[in-house]
Amino acid sequence: MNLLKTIDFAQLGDERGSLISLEANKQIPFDIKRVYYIYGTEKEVARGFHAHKQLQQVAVCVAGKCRMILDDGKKREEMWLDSPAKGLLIEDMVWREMHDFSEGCVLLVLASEHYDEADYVRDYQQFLKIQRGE
Ligand code: T46
Repeated sequence: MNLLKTIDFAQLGDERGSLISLEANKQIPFDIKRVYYIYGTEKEVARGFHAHKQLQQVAVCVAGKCRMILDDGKKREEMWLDSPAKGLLIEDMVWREMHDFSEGCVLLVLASEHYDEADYVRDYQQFLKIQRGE
């Protein structure tokens, strides 16, 4: 199974510039309950380092870029999120890390659930145990 499930968003551009529209259950394959964005992260700072038990998210760099690593406990794949027209679908129980934020990067995330700290698995060994069914 490919961990890097990308979604190409239609760009509604004209001579004035570009516009991208994201709607629940259309471009975004779930009901959107929460939106957050990450900005002002320095290049040498890495974020994430957790998985979610039950959460669907789509991440998109609406400005700048960052390197996204996804890991299901068996394999690790990475890609650059470097376009406002490219989303990355991150499903349940996928370990994620974000690295190499460019200056001015704004990472927008659309989430299927409200914030719940109890949904986070922040310990990698614990994540591996869950993935092995232990
Ligand atoms: C994810 C990646 C891509 C809230 O209070 N509400 C929220 O909706 C979120 C997302 C975070 N927070 C609090 C929890 C922490 O005290 O904001 C603080 C920073 O969150 P965290 O350290 O989890 O941030 P990242 O960048 O490591 O991870 C975030 C999301 O938490 C996570 O779900 O998938 O971005």
